[in-house]
Amino acid sequence: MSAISLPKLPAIASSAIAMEVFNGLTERPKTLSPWLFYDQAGSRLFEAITELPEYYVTRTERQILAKHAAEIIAAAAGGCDLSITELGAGTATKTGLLLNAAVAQQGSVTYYPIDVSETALEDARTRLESEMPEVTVEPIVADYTEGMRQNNAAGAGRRLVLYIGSSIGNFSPADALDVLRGVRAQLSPGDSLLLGTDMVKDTRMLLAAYDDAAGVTARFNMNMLVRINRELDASFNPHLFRHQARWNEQHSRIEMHLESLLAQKVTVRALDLQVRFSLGETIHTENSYKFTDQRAVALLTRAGFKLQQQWSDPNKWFTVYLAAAN
Ligand code: AVJ
Repeated sequence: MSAISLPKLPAIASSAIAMEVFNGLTERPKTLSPWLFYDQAGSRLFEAITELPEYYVTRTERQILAKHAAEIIAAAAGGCDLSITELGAGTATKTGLLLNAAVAQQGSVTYYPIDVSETALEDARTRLESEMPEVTVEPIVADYTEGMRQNNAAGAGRRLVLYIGSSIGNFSPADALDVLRGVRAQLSPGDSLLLGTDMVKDTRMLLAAYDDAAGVTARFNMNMLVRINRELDASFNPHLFRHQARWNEQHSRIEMHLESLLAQKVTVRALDLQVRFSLGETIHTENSYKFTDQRAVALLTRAGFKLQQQWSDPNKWFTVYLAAAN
């Protein structure tokens, strides 16, 4: 061992949030990853977003699932008994519709929600098991890849994997393909995937959904700075940043940014880091990709799935795809 003593950073400096913030804020352009949104306050703000008049996403998908749940479950089961696995289940509010349909069809069902948040999974388990005694909830606390591996090992019979809520929209096309290929690798022929994607639509409507009049999405975005202040002892003044939603036509995505309202310096004490912002410089905090039918089907096909059936709302704002593992 060398006797040279290095300047010591707190243990927090090697945590996931520390690495994300260090890498993102020393990069150009500056970025922070969307998983940082979801601390306790951020998860509550997201729940509030899903009820905003401008945020059509959640309620449109729920309408589709409410209308077609029985058909979806019947097509996925193909006469067999089905278990249901969900990626990034969170509090699993829309899933009840599908679980209900499965119970109606086969009497009982086992539900494997996969999420990194143990508390979200416990909430989901408590709520679902009290509302629907015919549902057995087997939570898997893990990321998607590890969670699918554990689900596979559990020998869950014929499986329907839910990847709904347009969560796939946070990934670049290349990363989305990797994610779906990873899911496919853990499935057997006969298993299927239910994928929910938000579709390209009128730009003003998209922008309003990510920049609502009540300012909830702005607070959701800004909460990232509040979280970094608290967890990494940083000096962000949220009043010196502005929420921004942009439509990036070339990449077919909504982008969320935090724009610096002046030239300023911010310190992140736990990382011993000073960050300079110029006037108008932004931190890019989220991509939300919007799909065409052609792109969604191409993604599923390239990931090793065969499209079985699809359902949309009358306006074609949102689509739910059922695809079988080849
Ligand atoms: C949870 C990724 C589906 O992209 O619409 C909502 C997150 N961000 N408003 C989305 C979000 C701002 C949401 N997803």
